[in-house]
Amino acid sequence: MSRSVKRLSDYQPPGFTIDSTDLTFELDATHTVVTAVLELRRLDPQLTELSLDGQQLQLLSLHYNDKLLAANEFDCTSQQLRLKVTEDTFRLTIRTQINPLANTALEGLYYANGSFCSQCEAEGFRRITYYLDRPDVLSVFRTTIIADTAHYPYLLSNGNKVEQRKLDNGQTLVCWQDPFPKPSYLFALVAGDFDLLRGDYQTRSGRMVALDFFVEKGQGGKAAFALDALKRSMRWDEQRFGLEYDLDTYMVVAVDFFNMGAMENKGLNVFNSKYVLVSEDTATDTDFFNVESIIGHEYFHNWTGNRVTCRDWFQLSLKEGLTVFRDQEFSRDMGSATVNRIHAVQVIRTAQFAEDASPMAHPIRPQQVMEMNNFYTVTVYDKGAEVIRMLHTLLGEAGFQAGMRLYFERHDGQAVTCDDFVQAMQDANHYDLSAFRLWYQQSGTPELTMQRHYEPQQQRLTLRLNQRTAATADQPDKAALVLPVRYQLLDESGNKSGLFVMQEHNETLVFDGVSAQALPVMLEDFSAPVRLKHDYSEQELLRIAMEASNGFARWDALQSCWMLWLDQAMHQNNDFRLPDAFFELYQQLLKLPLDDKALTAELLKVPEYHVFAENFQQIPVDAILSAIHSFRQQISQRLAPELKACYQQHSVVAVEYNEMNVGIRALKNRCLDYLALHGQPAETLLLQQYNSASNMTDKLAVLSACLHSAHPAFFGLMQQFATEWQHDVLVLDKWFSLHAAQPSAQVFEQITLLCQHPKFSWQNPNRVRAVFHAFAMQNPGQFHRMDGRGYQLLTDTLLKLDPINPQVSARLVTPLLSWQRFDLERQALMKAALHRLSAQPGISDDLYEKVSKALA
Ligand code: 0A1
Ligand code: ZN
Repeated sequence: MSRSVKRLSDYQPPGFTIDSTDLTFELDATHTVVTAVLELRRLDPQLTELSLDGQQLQLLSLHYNDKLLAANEFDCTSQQLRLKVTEDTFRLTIRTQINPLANTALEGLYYANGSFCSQCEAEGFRRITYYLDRPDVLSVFRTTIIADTAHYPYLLSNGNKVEQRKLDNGQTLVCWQDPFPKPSYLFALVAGDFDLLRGDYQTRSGRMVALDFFVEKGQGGKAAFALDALKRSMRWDEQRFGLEYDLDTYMVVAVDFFNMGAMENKGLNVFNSKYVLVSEDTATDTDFFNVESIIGHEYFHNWTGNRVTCRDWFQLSLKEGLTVFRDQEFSRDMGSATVNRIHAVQVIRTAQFAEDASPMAHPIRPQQVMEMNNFYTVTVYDKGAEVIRMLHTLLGEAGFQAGMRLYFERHDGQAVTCDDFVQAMQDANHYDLSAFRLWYQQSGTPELTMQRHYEPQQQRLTLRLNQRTAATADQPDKAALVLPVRYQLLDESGNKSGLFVMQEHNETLVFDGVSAQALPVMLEDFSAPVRLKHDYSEQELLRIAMEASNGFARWDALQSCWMLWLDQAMHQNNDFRLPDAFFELYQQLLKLPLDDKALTAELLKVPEYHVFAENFQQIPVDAILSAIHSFRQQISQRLAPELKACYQQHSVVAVEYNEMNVGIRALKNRCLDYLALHGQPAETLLLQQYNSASNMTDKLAVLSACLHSAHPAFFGLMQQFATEWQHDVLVLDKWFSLHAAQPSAQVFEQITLLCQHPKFSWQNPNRVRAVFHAFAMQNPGQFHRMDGRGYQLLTDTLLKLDPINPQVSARLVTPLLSWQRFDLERQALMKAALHRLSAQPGISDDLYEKVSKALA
């Protein structure tokens, strides 16, 4: 284990580069032999030593040009292979042996479920062969794969297939060539037996592209939606960004064992099967949404990530922030724009704000990293996308697109930095972005405070704005940021809207000729990723919720109302009653839902625990949970007839996944969620929907309504569900998660049973997350129990998991890291759990980096 910290400020350009990489894989589950022939070129003539990265490799032989090197002619450690170099260009032939079956970390080349699969981002390629495993070394790749024909009829790698032949010994040899120079993290290899779903796509310039989806045998039918989503992504990128696909084939492989969502390897995307395989009877509307957006995300990477890549891993947001922005824009065009924005904002306000407030706080371009895998975060991805969105807001669509064109013109085929991107935006628009760049450097969540001052004589409304960013774990001092503040003035004379670009700590915004009733709605569409502190009264917020023309503003005003009501509930020991005006609004929404039914469903939702929690420095777990319970009870009791009527009115929906049907289902199931609180009388309704449901969304909605209301029908239905779906692991994951989210002490025995389930596997990240992510994140009551049992369960799990898969264990530890945000008793328990982890000998770098920061 290295335990060393790498710093952005230490970046050095590579001293050598690799012009061509020729790889041969002789595949075997436990003894794969990799022969790498590398054509190297010295870039820095001063250098006399070459150092290649390598981990967990067994070196079989090493040739320098044609000379076999003896063991004393190079130096081979657990991390590097070093040798003396005298020529400017030379060839290395490196033979290594690896054990893909033993690779449970799923990084590098691994064998799982009968197939070989690779994952090289960020630094997995060094587990395949010795290499300059850094994103600024770009090479053309030729890959030969030799494997047993019967077991592995499909042998896949990047680029175009240039050769395929049967060998005498029952093996097949396939050779691939990728004409685009790429860094090693974009290399991929897959070998196995699959169902193949084929399609094609004609690009706008008339080229035909073959689209091939490889999925588990028998699952081919479930890839049709993903294939269509890929075509929509390709068309959309041509129309909105003018970007066309560049190879003749685009392949997607869906695998069951995968650490993340998906990976954009050039021409050969590898996907977690969860994000490819959907059908109405097995997948929810959310699953369909995720498939479309992740298919889009990986496809969009072909330009933002692959054609132009990152100079070093500190620049990860260059490709990820930009690509998330692009996939969000794509999703927005495919479904409800407002609801999409609401969901993106919720990710920022919960997970990202929480990360900023945690020991892992970092800017979107981190300055130091121990384990790169720990920096695939909501900050780099989602806050990164908000930073790109702010550029878009400042420059407008035309200006932003001009910037994108210049960026590709300058940097196609290069490995560049976030600064290069901003510079292209700046130069294309002649817009000074020097102050804006601070967003890349500064971590933390700015707090924007607004105070109003009205002068009746002058009919003048003055807004005093102040911004302040509190110190974070990584940075004590913060400066003022550029904040694009979109606003709308609600006034009898109509709505005025505009954009105010705030640059200093304190600024004022003056509106003349406005009435005393005028209400400024600030930060429309969440135009900057900040916390807004305002001085609106409940009455004013409800007015915005009722009157604003912008759906996002209505939802946002209600969010603020919920915070006020939580505060009141906490001070009144739950004698608090929600105001009549609120019920009137809900009544109206139920009687006359908006055209956008999905938005109506969002407006009718009591925020979840994490939404409330993120507004506190010290999180009052129990008070939040009991207030949520009381709010939901009040709504279900007071609005029973309206909920029932709305439910019935929307109960018949066509099964197909489209914007309208998704919205209707969301609204209907929101009503059901409240109606389930009626106990026994609701049973008929619940059973009826469960048994007549033609789709997974409606079935799962019944189960989760039962779960939220602690309805006794839950256990019977869960049993029925398990019998129906025991053959389908992706569906079973939903059942695992529901069990793990059960808000009673029974959950502990239940989890023990789940881990003994024949379909559960500690090696499969989806299974582990289905149980333990659900427990730690969707079951706050049990996870944060005062007897510490929840923390103990998570800690036991991490200790077991870390040696198997450090990436997954390091992600699961997240909720323990924020121990300082709880009461003293919980703090002590969480801290003890962290100490137990840090005392464990051999803990991975991944987990160590987070645990040690939390305890620092
Ligand atoms: N680049 C991928 C995400 C990804 C990152 C790391 C991985 O392994 C450590 C795997 C996938 C994306 O943004 O889609
Ligand atoms: Zn990505």
